[in-house]
Amino acid sequence: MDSWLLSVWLLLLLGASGLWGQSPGPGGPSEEPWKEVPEEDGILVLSNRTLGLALRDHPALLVEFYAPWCAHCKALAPEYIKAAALLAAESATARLAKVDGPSEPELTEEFAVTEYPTLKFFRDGNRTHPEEYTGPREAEGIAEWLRRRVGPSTTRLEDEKGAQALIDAQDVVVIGFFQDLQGEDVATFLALAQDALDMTFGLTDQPQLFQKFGLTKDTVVLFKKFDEGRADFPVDEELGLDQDDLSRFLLTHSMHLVTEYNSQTSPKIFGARILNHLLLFINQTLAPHQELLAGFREAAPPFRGKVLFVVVDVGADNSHVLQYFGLRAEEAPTLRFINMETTKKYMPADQGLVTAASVAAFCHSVLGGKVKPYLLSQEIPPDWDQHPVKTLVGKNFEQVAFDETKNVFIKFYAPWCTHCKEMAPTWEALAEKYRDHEDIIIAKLDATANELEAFPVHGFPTLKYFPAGQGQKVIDYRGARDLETLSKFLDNGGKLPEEELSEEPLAPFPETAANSTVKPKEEL
Ligand SMILES: *[C@@H]1O[C@H](CO)[C@@H](O)[C@H](O)[C@H]1NC(C)=O
Ligand SMILES: *[C@@H]1O[C@H](CO)[C@@H](O)[C@H](O)[C@H]1NC(C)=O
Ligand SMILES: *[C@@H]1O[C@H](CO)[C@@H](O)[C@H](O)[C@H]1NC(C)=O
Ligand SMILES: CC(=O)N[C@H]1CO[C@H](CO)[C@@H](O)[C@@H]1O
Repeated sequence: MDSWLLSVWLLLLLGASGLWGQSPGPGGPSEEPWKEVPEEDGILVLSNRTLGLALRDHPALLVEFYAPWCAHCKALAPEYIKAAALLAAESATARLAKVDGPSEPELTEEFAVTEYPTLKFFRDGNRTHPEEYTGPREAEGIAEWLRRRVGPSTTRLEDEKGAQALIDAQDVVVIGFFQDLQGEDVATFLALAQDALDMTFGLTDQPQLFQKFGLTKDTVVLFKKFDEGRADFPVDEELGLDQDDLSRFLLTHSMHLVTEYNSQTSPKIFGARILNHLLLFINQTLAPHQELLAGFREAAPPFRGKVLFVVVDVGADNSHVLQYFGLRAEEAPTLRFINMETTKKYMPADQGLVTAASVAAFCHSVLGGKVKPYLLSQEIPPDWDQHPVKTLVGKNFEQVAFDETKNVFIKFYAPWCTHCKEMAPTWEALAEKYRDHEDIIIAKLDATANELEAFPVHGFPTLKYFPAGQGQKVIDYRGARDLETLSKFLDNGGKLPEEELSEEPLAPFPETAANSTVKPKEEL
């Protein structure tokens, strides 16, 4: 038998008969409590004294280091118990255990635990080289991560019937065809299969299966019940199988050519590692809109892996996506293109036209650098200059900020940013105070809805001073955000005396989108 299978079987055998079953010795465990590891809800409760015992008895042991005060640990606890129950119900070899970190300083030191929860997987009682747990934190995910370590992560396929049964069982099935199952490429393949929990894996070295699927060389094939039906990843004969390349290939090809955006698909969309996204905004309740999907889909295949095609229903709960692109629902049907790295957004010249040809042409023009990105701007409010604090948007920004007769002090803010809200009354008071100064304008601009090519804003609030006069440089305000200091800055012509300057640039605390619960910028 092949050695990797042998070791898997060995694990199963060890677990099944269980050294545990033999260990109590005369009198049983009750008379020798020091030999027994206490349990709570099916989880072994370990201490410095009992870890060694647990490692001896359980060839596959996942240990959670937790702290009683840790909120993430509390959230994990019910899932952890459920995972233990799932595994117990299958009589799986793997066991779950926990260690109260703060009460077991020897153990946290031994395993270099610096945060809670930390999970480590111990195999074959090896205390010195546990594997870091990198899997999901819900019950089924934890159980599956362990199943793929104690059981085979892939199904060994011997004949056509077995292969077909596996392919038929799931929407996406990945089969590795390798002539030599001892090679390094197979080890790479198996390592990937251990962690790609949402895919099903098979493996074969059978010549009749190579033949049946039209293969002559080592190849990983992704079978799917949609779109192209199959995608091949030939193993590079010289360089071998690269786990990262294969992982990217599987991610790309396991996705539908066209993905509908919703809360379930968005992690896949943003996790797909495809830099360009093309979005079709439609109102799904309208038949003429739905008919556009055919052309959109038809255009997608040549862009697989380069551009991700996404449909956004303007009728569903997607207002944050519309907002991010500066769109109103009435503008559907329409296309937008975004590069995730630069976050530059593009729109086609003829927005209503969505055919296979127009979609392909639009993608080619953007990828070829022939389309200029667009910047978001709100409409100029009719009363933008009627209040002490003037309201700027993309469309009136240059006219106001670059007015050579005025000193213009602008607060760039985000509607969700708490520090912006906190300083709003001060900004109002400042505007009120300088209301009669003809040459001073105090203004604000919502930087989440208005983009400025020359002044990309990343933290909120950001305060910038545009001095009057020709060819003046824009000054970043770095002082305290109280009326007194702000006034001093204005009276001084855009300067603060040395002692008023904050040590930290941009202090105190500009917030970024990552800091907010509203994160369209991060997502899209
Ligand atoms: C912790 O366990 C180690 C190894 O079993 C042992 O050497 C050490 O004395 C124990 N420490 C305490 C405080 O029990
Ligand atoms: C534990 O695993 C490491 C790495 O695989 C190995 O080098 C070491 O010898 C193992 N220790 C024991 C006690 O098996
Ligand atoms: C979608 O179309 C329906 C039918 O015309 C309309 O009632 C609805 O308001 C539209 N949804 C949006 C968000 O515009
Ligand atoms: C939710 C969150 O992380 N808020 C943080 C935003 O940033 C400020 C300043 O750094 C923190 O104080 C908040 O806790």
